[in-house]
Amino acid sequence: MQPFDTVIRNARVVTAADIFSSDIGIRDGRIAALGLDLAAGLTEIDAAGRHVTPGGIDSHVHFDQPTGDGLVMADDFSSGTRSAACGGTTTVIPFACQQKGQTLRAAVDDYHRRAGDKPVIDYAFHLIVTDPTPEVLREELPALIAEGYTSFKIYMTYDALKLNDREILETLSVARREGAMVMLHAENSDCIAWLTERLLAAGLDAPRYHATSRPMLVEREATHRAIALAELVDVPILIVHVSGREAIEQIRWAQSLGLKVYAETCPQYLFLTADSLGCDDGFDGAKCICSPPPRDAANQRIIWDGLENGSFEIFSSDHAPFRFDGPDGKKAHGEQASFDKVANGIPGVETRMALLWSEGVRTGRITAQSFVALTSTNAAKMYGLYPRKGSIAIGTDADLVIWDEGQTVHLTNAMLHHNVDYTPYAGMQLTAWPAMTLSRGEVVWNGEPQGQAGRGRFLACERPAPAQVRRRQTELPL
Ligand code: DUC
Ligand code: ZN
Ligand code: ZN
Repeated sequence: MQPFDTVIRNARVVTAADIFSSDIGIRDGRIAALGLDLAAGLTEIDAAGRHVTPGGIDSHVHFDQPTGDGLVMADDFSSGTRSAACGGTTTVIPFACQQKGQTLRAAVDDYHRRAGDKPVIDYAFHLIVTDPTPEVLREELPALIAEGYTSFKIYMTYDALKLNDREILETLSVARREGAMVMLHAENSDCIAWLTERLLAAGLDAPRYHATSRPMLVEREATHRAIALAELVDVPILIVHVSGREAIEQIRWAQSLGLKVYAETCPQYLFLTADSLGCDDGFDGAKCICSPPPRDAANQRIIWDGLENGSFEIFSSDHAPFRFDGPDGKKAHGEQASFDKVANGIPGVETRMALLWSEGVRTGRITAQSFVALTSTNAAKMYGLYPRKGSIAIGTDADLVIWDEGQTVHLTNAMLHHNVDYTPYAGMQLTAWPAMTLSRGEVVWNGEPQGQAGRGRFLACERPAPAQVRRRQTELPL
């Protein structure tokens, strides 16, 4: 028998189901054996009893995504995937975004060009459907789903991206027919526009009014509407970046009726609040502008509850990297820019895993198994990458994280590898950080970034497993 390429000794292996002590034998980038006292490997790594989890799957990131309004994302596939790897993530799923008037195919081709030979870790694409023409719905979307782009996002807000209810129904029915997974950005566009206009007319334009312009009820209403539209079409949906109680109530209500309504949340809703957007003076709060906005401490607690009680399937970063200083990002329109002109989104691809392990697992708020489910396994299942990704089992890709725990990590932007000039989590004291990340058996982080740009492979996704997309009987001619 060929020796193992690598053996990780004395691991405390964590999966979504179990925790057990084992060595991990790796051959040809895959896990070839699990057990005690495995034969020698060409390379030996001593985990020394530390936890070893599946590499993270960050299923909601934005890298080098054209914005259409001159703002430029700070991370491309090079810095973005490097930063991900350093934070314990081994697969990312960014978005190939259709511009209105563009074909979906052109958006996908363009995005592959942008990825080029840059990725350090493996990656798949979601689509963003912004222009569901008859041609897109009849030809392009089904063809792309069949080729491995099996999930797509629909926006209910942002003028350049949003679909109306009729368009959402048409697009959902393609997902139903083709077995794709639909992600919904649920905020009521007209309410936001109406509130924004009034706030600006009253001179209330500081970053903090971003949160005032997008209160919880606009998310609650759109979440409810998305659920109703999906129920009508009888198709599963996933509500992304859920920020608090009122949206979760809608989701739990739908789940209690047996509807396949899944939910995702992100670190910003656990660790930031609307107060992070600052006061009337100063522009620093613009760093924390994202949509939906962070809420308050009570909503943070409810998000924590939802992570443990099964309301959420997925904990992603929604990494949307814009530099604070500089002509293309948050200050593109100057320090005095009104909140509606500031780039939406915050960085988080490198901090996501450590924040949840430190503040979730180590504080006892969630179990280590829940951590694995939320950061990796469930995304693999939802987006058709399971079991190759998202698990530690014989035959799966050797995408692994060895965790250092117990020492205080003072979070600074200088220790991160993204191309953004701030992290909203600077100053936090964490008690966990990835010691080592392996992607298909190759070390891509060991305290220093490792791994060649271009080694990351594109992953064509399967359709989600039948359990994720089970349909009800319906008499409607869908
Ligand atoms: N909101 C989004 O919907 N996408 C990117 C960033 C953000 O804040
Ligand atoms: Zn969104
Ligand atoms: Zn996003």
